[in-house]
Amino acid sequence: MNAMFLSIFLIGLVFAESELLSVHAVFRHGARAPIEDFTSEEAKHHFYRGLGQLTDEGVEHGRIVGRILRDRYVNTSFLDKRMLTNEIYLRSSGSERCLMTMNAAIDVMFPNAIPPVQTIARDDDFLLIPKYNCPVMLKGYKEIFNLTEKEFNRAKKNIWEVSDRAIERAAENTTYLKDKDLSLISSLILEKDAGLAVPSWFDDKAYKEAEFLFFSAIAVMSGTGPYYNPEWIRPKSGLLLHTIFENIKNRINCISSGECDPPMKKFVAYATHDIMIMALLESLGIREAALGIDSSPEFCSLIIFELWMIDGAPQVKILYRRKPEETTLINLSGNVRNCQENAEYCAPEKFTTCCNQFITSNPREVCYGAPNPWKMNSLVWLLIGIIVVLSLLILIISLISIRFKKQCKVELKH
Ligand SMILES: *[C@@H]1O[C@H](CO)[C@@H](O)[C@H](O)[C@H]1NC(C)=O
Ligand SMILES: *[C@@H]1O[C@H](CO)[C@@H](O)[C@H](O)[C@H]1NC(C)=O
Ligand SMILES: *[C@@H]1O[C@H](CO)[C@@H](O)[C@H](O)[C@H]1NC(C)=O
Ligand SMILES: CC(=O)N[C@H]1CO[C@H](CO)[C@@H](O)[C@@H]1O
Repeated sequence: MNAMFLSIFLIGLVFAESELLSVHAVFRHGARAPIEDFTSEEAKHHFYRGLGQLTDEGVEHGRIVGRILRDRYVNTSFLDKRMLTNEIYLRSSGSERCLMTMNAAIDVMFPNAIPPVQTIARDDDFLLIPKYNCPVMLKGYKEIFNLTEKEFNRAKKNIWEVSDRAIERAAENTTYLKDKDLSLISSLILEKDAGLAVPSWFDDKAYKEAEFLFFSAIAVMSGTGPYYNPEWIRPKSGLLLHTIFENIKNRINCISSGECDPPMKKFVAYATHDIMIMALLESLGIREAALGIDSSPEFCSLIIFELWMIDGAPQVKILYRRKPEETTLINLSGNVRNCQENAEYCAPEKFTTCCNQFITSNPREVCYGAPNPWKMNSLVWLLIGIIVVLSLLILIISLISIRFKKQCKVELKH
């Protein structure tokens, strides 16, 4: 019986030859402390690493991501378990909670090695750090929320100005939160999650509504859901999606031409933020399939893009993992815009052309416009000042010297 089963299995393998070619994994950091402020001394002590930092639970979330990736890609020998740097590329947002999550994950994948993690400065990172102050977004925020000049100027510096508006607006429709102080509602959610004492009005029913408020805040910051706007999404996840598409196309080209120069990394992982995950899912048309209605990405939510060779044809598989403790991946290949419904895979030419209005190779320009060659910084102004003063001096000196010459001539005649 067993032998028969085995031979059927082997025959199946021969006929359905499949090989994994490359993997891109994108995940959010694990559980963190509140970002804006704590609502109690108890909370301040509990989140001992400080505002916005990864908690111990968050570290464990990172390890679980590592276990999923290890079981799927290291144990199967897709990646060399000794960790070869020419097989992997790991990049994290420079935010400490993302770096720590990435490190927790790869420590599980390669316990006997120290895999290198790349990162770049926050302001320069258009791949993994969302930008909120693009003029097109600010203009939109001003219109949607009817911001005064003063509020608008605050919004340029601090996105909370805008997300608080979205929270207030969403609260108008709630039952339990309508008249409450909502300034630290996202802190209350995390503190209740951690089992800490919260005000008595913040009970389970209020919590449920608060989750919707938080979703509205994430939506306005990412340009998704009720605040859907491809122009806001593009400068956020546009480069990440573009990069993944290009890598997939290049890999297919190099396989079909037999020339892979330079050799390409098989496994790429990115640690990033919920806003980026939300924008990425919206771009692909799978936000609701992945998250459910009116929900934002959980800690360590994980999107995986696999490129396979199936019976001689390249195919893409898009997988998602919802909750931080889960290890099962759901297959969303058939939900991606352009891809065939209910199919296990998506054809690469369909997949990489699914989302043109959401991608960009130059998010800086999309956000801030083309660079001005005559950038008027303080040095330029100083130089102009010096030139003006010098010109005036020369003019005055020449005038004086002309007058002096005339006087000399007059004197000589006498
Ligand atoms: C993968 O390999 C590790 C290390 O050898 C092992 O501990 C783990 O149980 C394996 N996972 C599965 C699903 O077999
Ligand atoms: C916008 O705000 C101004 C004053 O701040 C107010 O006069 C005006 O009615 C508001 N417009 C809308 C559409 O709410
Ligand atoms: C509040 O509810 C009304 C009526 O159902 C709806 O039109 C409106 O869009 C809702 N507002 C928000 C912010 O969800
Ligand atoms: C939605 C979707 O495409 N689901 C597919 C995911 O892959 C499994 C097999 O791995 C298929 O059975 C599903 O149809």
